Amino acid sequence: MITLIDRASAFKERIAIKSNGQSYTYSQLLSESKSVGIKLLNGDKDLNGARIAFLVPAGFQYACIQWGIWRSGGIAVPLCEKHPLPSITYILEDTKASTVVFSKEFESLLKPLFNTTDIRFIPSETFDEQEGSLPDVQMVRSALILYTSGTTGSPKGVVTTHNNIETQITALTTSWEWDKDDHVLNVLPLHHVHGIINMLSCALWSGACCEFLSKFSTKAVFDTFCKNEVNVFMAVPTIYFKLINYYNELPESDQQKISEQLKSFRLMVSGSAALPVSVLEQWKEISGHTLLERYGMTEMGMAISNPYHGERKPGHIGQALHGVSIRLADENDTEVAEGMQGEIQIKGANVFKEYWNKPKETANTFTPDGWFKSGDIAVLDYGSYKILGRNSIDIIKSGGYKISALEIEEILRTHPKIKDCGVVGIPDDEWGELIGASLILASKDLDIEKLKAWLSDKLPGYKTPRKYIIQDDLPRNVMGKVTKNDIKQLFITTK
Ligand code: MLC
Ligand code: AMP
Repeated sequence: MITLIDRASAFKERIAIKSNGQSYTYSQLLSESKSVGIKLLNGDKDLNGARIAFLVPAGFQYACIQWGIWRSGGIAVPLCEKHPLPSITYILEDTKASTVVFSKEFESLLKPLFNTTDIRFIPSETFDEQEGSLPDVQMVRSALILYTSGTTGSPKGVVTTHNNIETQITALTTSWEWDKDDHVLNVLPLHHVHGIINMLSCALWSGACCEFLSKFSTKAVFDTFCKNEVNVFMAVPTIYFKLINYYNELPESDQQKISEQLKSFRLMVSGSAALPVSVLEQWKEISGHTLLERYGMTEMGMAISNPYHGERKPGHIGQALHGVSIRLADENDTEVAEGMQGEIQIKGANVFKEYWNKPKETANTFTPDGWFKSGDIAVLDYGSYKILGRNSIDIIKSGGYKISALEIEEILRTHPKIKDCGVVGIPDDEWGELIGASLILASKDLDIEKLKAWLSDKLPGYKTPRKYIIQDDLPRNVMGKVTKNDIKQLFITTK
């Protein structure tokens, strides 16, 4: 029995999801996800952990498919709407997905795979009402694989169980006092924990309503706010930055209307990247809310949060959430003395099970005594954690997306006109970090616009470098290794 789904029976006539201008009840979610599950079973009794990938826009159908996969005993693998085919193929091959469910707008993208693999492709439009029974799925089973970038070139699949997910959800629903009368606006992509766990799953756990926009746009967000239904909002700092800029351009009467509306919200959260204090302060002027900043990761959901009640300290991420143990450790994985900086390490039932099919990488990311090593460096500052940076320059956070510099470098090096390269994150007010690529050319006539077009077939837009420097050589240290800090400095000084 999956608790999240079982609980929905208590909220049957309430609105679970709003998308495409329509409202859908918990009852509809239960019956349609059952039909999806039975269709996926295709006559079998249990999918027994088969990986079912799905590529559909955020909305009611997404939730039905996710729950349908879980109810039939499968592992859900949500795909990113903005990924080009090679990124999708990588995930399908890595997970050895048995099935892909897709909606019609993705048919032409996926078509080249239809007759070249054993994968069963199911158009989501064909999910009609189905009779049959579903297996009893235990909470210890694996539920979800989300892909995350790390200090290895290719993204890794993070496997969480139903138990992990339930712990991640309840840490937030209790700490942030979710209620069945809440109504959250979800504008984030649904292949990452921020959109999937913090908003969609917390809302459904609580009997609340999760509303989706088909695509993020500042105007659509404010228009939706002004309908007087939404009372909870969560986003990455880039989105707050964009909302502030849009608001500042509006006539005063519109500004007043929006600000009035925002004052009635119950909760506004920022996370997935550091929230600049200037953004926190400007949003407070606009909305009257001090954004609640929290810290999390694909591998563990949320771990540290500023308080719902009590002081939210600007520039800080707060305290350990209920049920999560946190320590700061040095490079030998020994806990540091109070007041010293160290790597954030985490223990708790929220922490993921494994990297899919990567036992060595899984083992390497835990200390011998079972603490998960986040790679983030922090200090405990008067009772509130403050992030100082990351222990690898190869991890970039741009627009809330975690991006591996090494993955981009590997692809750039396959370009016939590029001899070598170094990719770094450059500090940026709007995006947190912009991706910068320094290139050593094999042929002098490289056209950057053509290079960007070439990259767009291989990488999603959010992983595409925005700034380029052409160099004769890359800075190297005495060991002959590229010094990324020098490259970063070069970008900063030539900005
Ligand atoms: C897009 N653009 C960028 C860019 N991405 N420019 C610089 N850097 C980037 N990274 C440019 C495009 O080229 C385009 O420019 C313009 O911005 C709009 O592009 P878009 O793709 O339409 O962007 P938009 O839809 O506006 O998306 C912005 C965003 C998106 C912030 C909504 O990046 C997003 O959804 N981020 C959230 C990711 C997320 O959910 N992370 C959570 C991971 S979980 P032009 O010139 O063509 O207009 C996690 C754990 C935790 O981190 O703690 O939560
Ligand atoms: P992801 O792998 O996409 O789940 O990204 C997780 C990473 O996002 C963390 O390891 C942090 O580096 C970063 N992150 C999340 N929340 C915050 C925050 N509030 N402040 C700074 N960094 C954050």
